[in-house]
Amino acid sequence: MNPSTTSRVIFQRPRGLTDAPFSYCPGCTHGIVHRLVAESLDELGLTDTTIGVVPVGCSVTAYNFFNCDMAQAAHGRAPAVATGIKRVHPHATVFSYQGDGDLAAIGTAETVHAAARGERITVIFINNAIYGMTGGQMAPTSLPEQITQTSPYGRDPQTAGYPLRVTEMLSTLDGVALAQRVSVDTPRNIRAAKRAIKRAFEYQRDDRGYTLTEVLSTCPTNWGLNPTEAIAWLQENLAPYYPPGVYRDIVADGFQNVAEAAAAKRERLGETK
Ligand SMILES: Cc1ncc(C[n+]2csc(CCOP(=O)(O)OP(=O)(O)O)c2C)c(N)n1
Ligand code: SF4
Ligand SMILES: [Mg+2]
Repeated sequence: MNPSTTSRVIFQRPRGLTDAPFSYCPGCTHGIVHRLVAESLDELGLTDTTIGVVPVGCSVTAYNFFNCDMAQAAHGRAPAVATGIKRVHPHATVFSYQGDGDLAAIGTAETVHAAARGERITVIFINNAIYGMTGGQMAPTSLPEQITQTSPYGRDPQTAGYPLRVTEMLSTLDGVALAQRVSVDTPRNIRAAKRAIKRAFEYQRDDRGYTLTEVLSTCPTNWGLNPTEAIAWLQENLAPYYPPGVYRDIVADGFQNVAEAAAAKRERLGETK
C-alpha cells in the first residue's frame, strides 16, 4: 500500500459510548463527563463488566449513551441501587452518575450512608449548582446570591442556608477511599478530570472502598448564559467556592483500603483493645 494513502485513526468515539446523539443543551458539560467515564472504562478494560446507575435529572437518559449495562434509579436513590447491584455482582464495576439535586438534596441520606459503609462503588457527581432538568430551581450547591427560579432575588443564606461542599463533607468518613473535585472548563482541566475519574475506577477495581468524584459543570440554559459565558461563570464563581483538589486519598496516605485506614485511625485515637 502506498504509505501516502494510509490513514490512521487518531480520535474516535469511545467504545464505552453508544452511537446515540446526546440529549444535552449546547455548551452543557454532561457530555464531556460521559466521554471521560467511557474512555476510562475502555482504557481499563472494564466496559463489558460495568453496570451504571443513572439518576433523575438531565442525565436521566444516560442509559442510552453508555455502552454497558445500565439501571435507572428513582430520584436520589442511585447509591442505594448501586449498593444492591455491587453486592449481588461483586466482580462488576458499578458506578452511579448523579446531579447535585439528585445527590445532594433528595439523595443526601443515601449518599452519606453509602460512603460511610464504604460501598465499593464509583460515584460521579455533577455539580452545576442548579436543578437543570426541571427548569433551574435552587439546588443545595447553588451559591449565595445566585439567582434561580426559586431564588429570584438571589440565594439568601439567612433563609436558604449555605451551600453544601459535598466532597469536603464526605472526605471525613472512614468508608471513603477517594474524595476529589475536578472541573471540565479547560482542555487542561478536562485532562486532569480524566485522570481523576480513571483513578476512581482503578480504586474500585482494586477493592479500596467508596469513591466520590465531583465535577464542576455548566448549565448554560438555566444559568441564562451562552456556552462561553457559562464557562467563565464557572471559573469566576463555582471554582472559587468549590476548589478542585483531592480531599481524601487513602492510597496517598499509605493504605491499601478503607479498612486498613480506619484501623490505623482507631489505633491513633487509642480505641483498640
Ligand atoms: C421524587 C421526585 N421528586 C422530584 C422530582 C423532580 N425532579 C426531576 S429532576 C430534578 C432535579 C434535577 O437536578 P440535578 O440532580 O441537579 O440534575 P441536572 O438536571 O442539573 O443535571 C427534580 C427535582 C422527581 N422526578 N422525583
Ligand atoms: S438544562 Fe442544563 S444541565 Fe440540563 S442539558 Fe441543558 S444545560 Fe445541561
Ligand atoms: Mg444540577
